[in-house]
Amino acid sequence: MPSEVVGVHSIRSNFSPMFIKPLLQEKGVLHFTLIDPDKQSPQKAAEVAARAEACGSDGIMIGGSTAGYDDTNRTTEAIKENCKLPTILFPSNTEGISEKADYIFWMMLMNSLNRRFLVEEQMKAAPIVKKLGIKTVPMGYIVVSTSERQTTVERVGNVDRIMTEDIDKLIAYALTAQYYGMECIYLEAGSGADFPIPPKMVNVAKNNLDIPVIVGGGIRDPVTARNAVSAGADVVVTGTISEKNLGMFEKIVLAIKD
Ligand code: 1GP
Repeated sequence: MPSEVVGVHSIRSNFSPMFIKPLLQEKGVLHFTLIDPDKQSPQKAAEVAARAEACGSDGIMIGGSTAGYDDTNRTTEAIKENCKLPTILFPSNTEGISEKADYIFWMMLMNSLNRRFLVEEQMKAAPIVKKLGIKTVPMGYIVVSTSERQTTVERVGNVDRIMTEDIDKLIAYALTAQYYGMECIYLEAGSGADFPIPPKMVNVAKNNLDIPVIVGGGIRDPVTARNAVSAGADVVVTGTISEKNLGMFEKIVLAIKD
């Protein structure tokens, strides 16, 4: 984190009007590109962000489970120089906070069994975010176990597992997030998951909630992305595919925007 951050006296206001809903009203279904600062150089990240903007993606999420402050900050700066899309931090701890970003997903890992991901990391981050004036986007983050192989976020997040048949459990967590006043929920299968969130889960979540539903994890082709949208996803997130196959990434964005 930036070393000069002490106390909670704000240098700029970070009062946050709604972010997701107005963007949805303006542009329809959204696509966000997730960039992990630990997976490529800042220059390469900036190139991906520029491609994302050119093909119609709507925002750049920046974060990863191992990214440190310096990489996050340099990557965010390079992205801002190359691309006009809003940047939204998606941090796993305070190391993932950069003063260069426009927004931060203010996340609670709803189904974590570890107090650390429910409130402790947030308590460490709150004075920093206040000081830096980054706008917060409150989000209920729900990890679903879609695959036999545990994903990193499942393991590190120490989750109360939600299997794909646990629809009532998913909805109970999602409604809890909504009643806490979260601006959106994120149904997460985990980066690189073998299978994405099943469309049925997306559909039931959408039908039971009044807040936007973000869906991500394991989306690697246009058909899977389109299925999420047909099921009711308001925002689709892809990460790994833009590191591996930019042509496929562009097809996914076009399919979402179709
Ligand atoms: C991870 O949902 C995102 O938080 C993106 O997942 O890397 O599998 O696209 P992928």
